[in-house]
Amino acid sequence: MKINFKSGIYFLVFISLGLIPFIAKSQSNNPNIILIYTDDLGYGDISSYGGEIPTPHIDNLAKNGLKFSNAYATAATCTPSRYAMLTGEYAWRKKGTGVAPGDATSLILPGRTTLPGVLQQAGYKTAAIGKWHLGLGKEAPINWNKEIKPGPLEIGFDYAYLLPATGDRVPTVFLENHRIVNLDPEDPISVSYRKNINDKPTGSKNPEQLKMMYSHGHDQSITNGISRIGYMSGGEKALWRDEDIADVLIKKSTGFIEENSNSPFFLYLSTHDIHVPRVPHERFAGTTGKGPRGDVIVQLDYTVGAIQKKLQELNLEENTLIIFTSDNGPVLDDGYVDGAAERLGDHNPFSKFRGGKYSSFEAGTRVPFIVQWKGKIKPNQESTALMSQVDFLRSFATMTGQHVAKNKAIDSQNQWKALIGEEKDGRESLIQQAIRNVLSYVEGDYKYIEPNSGPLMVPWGVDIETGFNKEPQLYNLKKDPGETENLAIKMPEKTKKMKEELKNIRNA
Ligand code: NG6
Ligand code: CA
Repeated sequence: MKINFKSGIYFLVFISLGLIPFIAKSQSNNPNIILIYTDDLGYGDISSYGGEIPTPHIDNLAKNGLKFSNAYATAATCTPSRYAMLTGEYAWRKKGTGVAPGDATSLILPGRTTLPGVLQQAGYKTAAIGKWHLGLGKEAPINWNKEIKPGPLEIGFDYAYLLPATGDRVPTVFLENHRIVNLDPEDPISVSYRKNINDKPTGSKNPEQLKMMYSHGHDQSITNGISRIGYMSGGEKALWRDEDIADVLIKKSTGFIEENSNSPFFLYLSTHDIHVPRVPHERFAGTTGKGPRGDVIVQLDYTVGAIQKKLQELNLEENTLIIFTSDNGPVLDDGYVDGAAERLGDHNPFSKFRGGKYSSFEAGTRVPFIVQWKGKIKPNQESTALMSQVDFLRSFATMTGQHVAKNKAIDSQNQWKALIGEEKDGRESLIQQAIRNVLSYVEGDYKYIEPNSGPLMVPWGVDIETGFNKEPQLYNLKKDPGETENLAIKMPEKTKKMKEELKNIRNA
C-alpha cells in the first residue's frame, strides 16, 4: 500500500487521539514517591541489616519490598551526596560542593535539571522536608530576616520546610518556603561564621550552660543548651527545640501527604536523625540503653512508622513507592560527648566494612537501601545490583516518560528496572567520593582507590580511617568486603585499567 503525505497525517492524528486516554491513564498511575533520606545512618544500623537496635518499621519496608546490599551514596559526607542525588551529576565535578557551612549560598541554581524538577514537570507535587545543607540565597551574607531565595522552590520543589544546614550549625531555626518560621521582626537574626555577635554565650566560654558537652568543634553559639558551629544572635522565638525536630518533620510530611493524596506527589523527607547533636525526644531518651545515638535510631524508626501509618490511613500504600537510604556512612563521636562509642555494646553500625563517614573505604558510602512498592514489588526480595543514588533522576524520568537531554544530569543512569527488582545487575561501575575529593572507582567486584598522601586517620578526632594511601589500592569487594588485602601489586593490569577508567569518567 502506498501511503501519501495526507493519509499519513490522518493516520498519525488518529493514532495520537486514540492514545490520549492511555497516556492520561498511565500518568495518573504513576506512583507517589517518598524518599526517606537519613543522615549518617550506617549499613549495620538497622536490624534487617544485622543491627542490634530494633527497627521494626524500617524492617517492614524490607519485608514488604526489596533490600539492596550493593547500594551507594555518591559521597562520604552530606552536601556532595545530596548535590549529586538532586542534580544527577557527581559533586566533585563542581568546586565548592564539600560540606557546606550554615551560611553558604545556593549550590544548585535555578535552571539546572533536577530530580524534583523532572517530577514536577511530570505533574507531581513536590516537597522537601527536613535537612537541606545545599546552601540558600544568592549573595553572602544571607539576610535571614527577609525572603531567602533561590532555594528549593526555585529548583523544582513546590513546598519546603527545612533545617537550613544541619542541626549542629546555626541558625537553629526552621525555614518554610522563603521565610524563617516564627521570626519576630522585633528580634531579627544575625549569623556569622567568623566572630561572636553581641557577646552571646558560647560553648567554649560558658560550658556550664551546656546540656551536652562538645568534643571537637561545636563550641560556638549555644541554643537550647547545645553549642553549635557558627555564631548567632536574635530570633529567640524561632529557635527550634532539638527534642522536637523529628515530630515537626513528621507533622509537615504527613500534612503534605494528606493534602496531595489525590495527585501524584514526591516527598523528599530528609531526616535530621541520626546526625549530631543526637537529642531524642523525651519519650525515646534512654529507651535503648545505648545512649542518644541508639535512641535516635529508634526515633528514626518511629518516623518511618508514622509515614507508613499515614499511607495506610489514606489507602495509598499500593500507589506509593518508598525509598529508604542514607546520605553517608556512620560515625560515632562526631563532635559531642554523647557516649556513642562507649555505649555501643554489640551493635555494629559499620557492619563488615572498613572506614566510616568521611572515608574512602566502603563504610563511607555503602548504605542501607530499601525500596517498597506494595503490589508492584514482591515482598521479601533482596538484590545485589550495583546501585547509586545519582541514578534516581534518570530512573524517575524514565518511569514518568520524561526526556532528559544527554548533556544534562550526565552521571545519572536509568536504573528503573533494577530499582524495582526487575533487573538484577544495576550499574557496571560507579564512583565514590571521600573527604578531600579523593575518588574510588567500583567496577564489578573490584574497587580501586586512587593514591593520596593525606593522613591515615580523619584528622579531627572521629577515630575513622580515611582509606588514604600514597600507593594505589585495589580490593576484591566480593571476596574481601572489609578491604584488608591490597591487590594492586599482584594485579597491575587490572589496577592500571581501573585507574584509566576513573580518569575517563573524571574528564567526561
Ligand atoms: C564536620 C563536623 C561534623 C559534621 C560534619 C558534616 C566538626 C569538627 N565536625 O565538619 O560534626 O557536622 O562536618 O556532616 O565540625 S554531614 O553529614 O552534614 O556531612
Ligand atoms: Ca550526613
